[in-house]
This record gives sequence, structure tokens and C-alpha cells, in this order.
Amino acid sequence: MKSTKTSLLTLLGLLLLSCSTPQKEEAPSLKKAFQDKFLIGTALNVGHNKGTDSLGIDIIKHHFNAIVAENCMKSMHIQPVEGVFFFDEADHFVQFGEDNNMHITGHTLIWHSQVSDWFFTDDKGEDVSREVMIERMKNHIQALVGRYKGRVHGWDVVNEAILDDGSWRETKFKEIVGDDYIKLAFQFAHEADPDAELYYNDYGMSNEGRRNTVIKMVKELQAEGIRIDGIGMQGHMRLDVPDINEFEKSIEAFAALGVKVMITEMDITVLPFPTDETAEVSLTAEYQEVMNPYTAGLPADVEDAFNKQYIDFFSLFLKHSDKISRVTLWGVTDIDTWRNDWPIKGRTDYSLLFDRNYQAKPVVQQLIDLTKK
Ligand code: 9MR
Repeated sequence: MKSTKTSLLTLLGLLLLSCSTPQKEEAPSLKKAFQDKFLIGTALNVGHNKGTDSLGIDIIKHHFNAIVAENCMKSMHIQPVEGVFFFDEADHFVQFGEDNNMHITGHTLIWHSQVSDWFFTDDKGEDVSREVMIERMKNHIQALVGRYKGRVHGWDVVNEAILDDGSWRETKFKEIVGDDYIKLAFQFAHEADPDAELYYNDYGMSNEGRRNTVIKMVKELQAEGIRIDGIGMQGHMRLDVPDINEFEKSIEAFAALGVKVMITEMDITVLPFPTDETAEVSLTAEYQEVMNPYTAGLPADVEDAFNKQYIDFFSLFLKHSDKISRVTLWGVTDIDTWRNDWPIKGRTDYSLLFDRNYQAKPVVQQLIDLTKK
């Protein structure tokens, strides 16, 4: 009897204690702060997809509600040889998104880069005919979109088909198939999963030339009854690029087409830049120490400029949150950023929202605070 009394008292004591101790507040989260505005996404790399980067995964689960495959769905990775598919990593990526109830974007079906030569040539190394090329495009798109039908919510169908001046990029797809390769890609993707959203994705979208050609392309697709749901504005930025007013003009012009606008690949490099190009992957430059100035840390004035650029652009996105459906960062921590190796290999960049120790940078809280204004 005595022991029952004691344990009842102990229980009561514990209950009282738990009521009087303030509950630990959950750490602030980007996805919660922006939940009424737009999705907040990030790109997943192999360490995330295969589960080896557990600290990175914790950040993703806490802060993001949308994911995109940084590399594992690119044609060179997923179909390096005709008919030979490596779906393993992409399967993990999609499963992760489903397990965590996230918006899943497949990236990317037709891109001139990271595509194996087999796509365009026959066994003698000669270019294939238009018919063969169309068949290969169709098979590739059907294989990917078909495999993840009903699971991947949207696809970057065509990536980077337009140049800064608004001219069409001279790719092998365009050369062999002709100008209608874009339309065919969207058609094949729609046939493979009629419920999936379909996007056009490109960098340097604040350039007037590219903006006008994107508009023309979308209008033509719409006039022909081809499904296109959204435009991805990549958002690879520098401290002083792009011009925010021009960027805003593009958001407004794209939204006026009646499609979703998405900021798809956001990062801000703080490093000196050898040219004016924003994200032309083929660009490379020699390593020089002077081009890698922040190996020991970021000076306060550069960090301020970095924060300001994120805040200015997120303020713009909030202003247009009725038009913008998603803002996706191109990676999680500064260890991951492709900027460390492009356009100069082996540098130390600081382009993302989480640092090399998996800590949220001060700007994360500042972005969260913007939503309370
Ligand atoms: O971040 C990606 C990097 O890891 C790859 O090496 C590179 C080439 O496949 O692609 C990077 O991602 C690109 C994206 O797929 C399309 N827009 C430009 C991105 C940066 O180059």
C-alpha cells in the first residue's frame, strides 16, 4: 500500500513538473514560415539520396517541403548506354520525397549537357536520322516519366534551350530533330504521365532576349494545345547579379502567360567571377589563388552583401507570392554547392543557406522574419 502511495505521489510530482516546465520550442523552419506563400525546396545530391549525409537529411526534413534531383536523373547518369538504365539513386530520391510528403521535381529530361553521345549517333559514330532521334527522345522520356508516374509531381522537361540574346541554342537535339524538338519533348512527357506538371527551366531569365523567347515559346505551345504548366527561373546569382528589376519583369511577364513561376536553382556565389555568364556549365577557367580569397572564412562585409542579396530577392518573391509556386535552393550546405567547382575547380564558396558545419546561417532567421512583416 505504502509503495503504491509513493509511486502515485511520484507520478503526480512528475506531472506537475512537466506542466510547469516550458515546452522546448521547435526550432524555426523555412517551410513553416513560408507555408502560406510558396513551397521551399532544395536539390538532393547522392549523399542525401543514398542516406549517407544524415546531418544534411535532418536539415532537409526540417526546413524543406520540395525536392529536386540535382544530378541522378540526368540522361548521362540514368541512361549512359542506350537501353541501360541506372534507376537506383533516382528511386531512393523519389521514395525519400514520398516518405516525407514533399513536392518532387524530376530534373531534367532534355538537356544538351550531361547527355551521352549514343543519344545522337549510330554505331559508326554518324548522326542518326530525325526519326531515330525522335524515337530515342520518346523512349528516354517514357522510361523516366513512366517509371515515376503519379509519384513525381513535376518535370523539368526541357532545360536551357535558349541563349542570353534570345536565340535558340544550337544543340544536337535541335540540329537533328529540328525546332519542334521542344514541342515533342513536352508531348512525350504528357503522354507518359498526363497528371504530371511540365516545366521549361533556364538560367539568366532576367535577360530581355531570353525572356522574350520564353514568352514566344510558351505562347506557341499553348496555341498548339501542348501542356506546359510552369517556368523555372534558375536563380544562380552573384552579389550584384542579376538586376532585380529585370528579374521582376520576367516574373510578371511569365505569370501573365497563365503558368506557374518557380525559382528553381537558387544560390549566390560570393567569389570573383571570370566572365559575365551566369550558369553556362561548359565554362571553365584556370585556378589562381587570387580567385579563391575566402578559404579562411568570409569577411563581415561580404557576408552582409550576401545576406542583403538573399533578403532582397526573397522580399521580391514574397511580393509576388501569388505568382510564385516554389523557391528551390540548389543544394543544402556550402560543402555541397556546385559553385566550389565552377567555373574554377577547387574553390571555397559560401552560396547556400547552411554552412560547412550544417548550421543555419544568420540569414535563415532573417528570411523567416520577412514572412512576419
Ligand atoms: O549542380 C550540378 C552539378 O553537380 C553538375 O556537375 C552539373 C553538370 O551536370 O550540373 C549542376 O546543375 C546544373 C543544373 O542541372 C542545370 N542548371 C545549371 C546547374 C549548375 O550547373
